[in-house]
This record gives sequence, C-alpha cells and structure tokens, in this order.
Amino acid sequence: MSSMSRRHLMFAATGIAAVAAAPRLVFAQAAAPAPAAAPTGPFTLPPLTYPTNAFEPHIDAKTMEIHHGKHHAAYVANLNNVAKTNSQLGTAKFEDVLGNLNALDDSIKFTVRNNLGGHANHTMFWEIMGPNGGKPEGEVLAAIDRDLGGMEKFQNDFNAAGGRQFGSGWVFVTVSKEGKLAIETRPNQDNPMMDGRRALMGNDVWEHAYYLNYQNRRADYLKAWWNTVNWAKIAERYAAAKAGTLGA
Ligand code: MN3
Repeated sequence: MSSMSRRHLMFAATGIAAVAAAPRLVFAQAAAPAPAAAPTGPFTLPPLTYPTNAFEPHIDAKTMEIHHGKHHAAYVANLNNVAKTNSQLGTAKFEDVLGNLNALDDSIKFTVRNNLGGHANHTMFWEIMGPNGGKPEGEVLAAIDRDLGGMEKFQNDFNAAGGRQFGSGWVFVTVSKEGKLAIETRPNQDNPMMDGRRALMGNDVWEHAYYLNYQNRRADYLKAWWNTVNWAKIAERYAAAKAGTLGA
C-alpha cells in the first residue's frame, strides 16, 4: 500500500480532517482479496465448535471448510490489514463501528462495511448453528408465534425472503430490545446493526454457502438449512437482546 493511500486510512473521528473524495482506485485496492499470507492482528477467526462434517448431508464438509477457512478467514485478514493503520478498529465493538459507518474515512468505509459486516455475519452464523439443535421453546417460540405467525409461516416466509434476495446477501430475523422479531434481507455483507438493529439469527444466501452441493437450487438449501439451527444458542441470543447485550 502506498504512503498516499495510507494517509487516507484514518478515522474521521480522530479529529484529523478527512481527505475529501478519495479516488476510486483506493476503494478498489482496499477491496482486493486477502493476500496469500494472512496478516496477524487484532481480528481472529472464531473456531468452529463442531466438525466441518457435522451438518451432512444438509451442508457438506467441503463447503464448510471453504466457507469458514477461506471466505470468513479472508474477511478477518482484510480487517487486520486495515487495522495496521487504523488501530481503533481492532478494539471497537462490531455494533459501534457498523452502526456508525459514516464516521469512517471514505478510504476505508467500503472495506470496513464489507469485511467487518462479513466478520459479524459469519460469527453469528457459526454460532447459531450446531448439531442436535433441538426446537424453539419458551420465550423464543412465543415470540415466533406472536410476531411471525407461528413456526410454519415463519419458516416459509424466511425461506421465501432468502430466495428473493437478488444476488449475494443474507436473510435475518431481527430482534428489538423488547424482544419483537421481524424478517429482513440485506445485500452483500450488510447487517441490521448498520441501522441500529440486531440479528437474532440469519442464513447466508451467497452462492458460496451452498453451490457445491445445491448449485442453483437455493430454495433446497434454504429448506435443508433448518436442520442445522441451534435453538438453544438462539434462546441465549434472545435473552441477550432483551438485556441489551447482543452484539454480533
Ligand atoms: Mn458466507
């Protein structure tokens, strides 16, 4: 990275005047894939708490290996690259950065949006999946019945929303501090935190999440994915949302 673009890499919030109108070339460089040797830094890839074949036949081991070990790892590596010259980024909470992207210098906004969004989304994604995930119970089940029309309608609506998402993106269930649930979709690696909301759970509908096994059959993947959901973890996240402590 040139010293010129390095000078662009600073938070506007530091009080140093942001450089206006960073050239598009800087955006393109910043969005490049991770280098072969991933840099170390404050961001780390959370390890999976289950083996990569835990969800077969619904999600194959190879997809899990590539999705976690390559795609998510690339977001982490890209963040560590940005953090070399923006150390504040490494210690900030997901929600404080993603909820305030306009505070970032233009030269890093695009990279942070995509890669911190991707890191947050995938951290949530691995967390809310698990083998023998059970069924929704208690407060979560009551909220699904109250806000989403019951489990069958919820799953149908969630799958339909994920199927409609054009191109790459996510389908989420958001949760308010009052515990109210809603389905929403987001393009690319955007996250509800960007609008001050929280994701209770979500499914990745990027082709990299399913293409090896399902090719163009996203609807089949969306249906099968429910077999991987860890409802005990979602209950924990629901409680955290109501306590105001739910991050990514
Ligand atoms: Mn993904």
